[in-house]
Amino acid sequence: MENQFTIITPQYAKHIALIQINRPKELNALNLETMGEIRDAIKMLDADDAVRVIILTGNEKAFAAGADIKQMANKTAIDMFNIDQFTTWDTIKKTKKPIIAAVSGFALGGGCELVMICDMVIASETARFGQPEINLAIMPGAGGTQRMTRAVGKVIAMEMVLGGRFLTATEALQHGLINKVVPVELYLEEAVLLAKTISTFSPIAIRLAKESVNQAFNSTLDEGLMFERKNFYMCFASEDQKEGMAAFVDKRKADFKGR
Ligand code: DAK
Repeated sequence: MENQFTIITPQYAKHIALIQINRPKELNALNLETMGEIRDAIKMLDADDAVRVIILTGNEKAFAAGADIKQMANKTAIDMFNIDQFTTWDTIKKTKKPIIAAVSGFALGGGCELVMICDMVIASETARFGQPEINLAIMPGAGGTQRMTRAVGKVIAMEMVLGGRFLTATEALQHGLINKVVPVELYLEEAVLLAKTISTFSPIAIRLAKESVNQAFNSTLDEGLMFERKNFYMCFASEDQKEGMAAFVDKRKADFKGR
């Protein structure tokens, strides 16, 4: 399926869907329409039982160079308030299925924030991560000060947000922002490999586990442990749990149905 600014392939590989941001001339700058398309695509794929993992990518030169500056330039605070883009970002954040970002080139500003909403990140060695909003006399508005700080720690986050420093892919890996760096010709392939692994597991256990990891950012340790415990019990309500344990005992490969 091809929209104006995104390309959506629900059957990219078995159980794997691909969303490609597609504004190459603007380095995939995220205008309102693009963000709307990404949101709608993710919502659609999240509701599709055939899809177990979503990959979000751009092109070799840019994952996304940020929100569209030209579209934002003349907006007032009340325009921004009325547009209420946060609903779109919150919808993406609520996705139940795992999302893997496959990043090459620039992931800046809103592009970097979009990467950080994803659950895992595979990057090409040319990837560059940054929150350069300070150059425009604004600051990150879609999680850049919060998620970046949690990922890389205070001093590096400060340097990125206040000093406009970009992280190379290797630095991003060292600081815990991403999972893996690979040569540029392999970043999508590597993301697909990771997606394939995840797609063989029980979609129910995957969903409960994703929810539980995310809970770590929103609660005290004791609250998080209690949340985890309930989700752990919940796994035992699934046919997949019976299948997974029976397959182990029978020394065969499990076939998970997501029930
Ligand atoms: N917006 C619009 N156009 C952009 C763009 C952007 N963010 N980034 C690049 N482009 C366009 C350029 O204007 C240029 O277009 P033409 O001049 O050819 O028409 C084309 O893409 C190629 O860019 P360059 O010629 O500049 O390419 P270079 O390789 O020389 O430089 C660069 C690449 C990435 C270093 C440079 O383009 C650059 O600095 N871009 C801006 C990066 C940036 O500042 N990003 C942060 C933007 S602010 C919100 C959520 C999120 C946000 C806001 C609100 N809500 C929920 C409310 C996020 C804000 C941001 O991201």
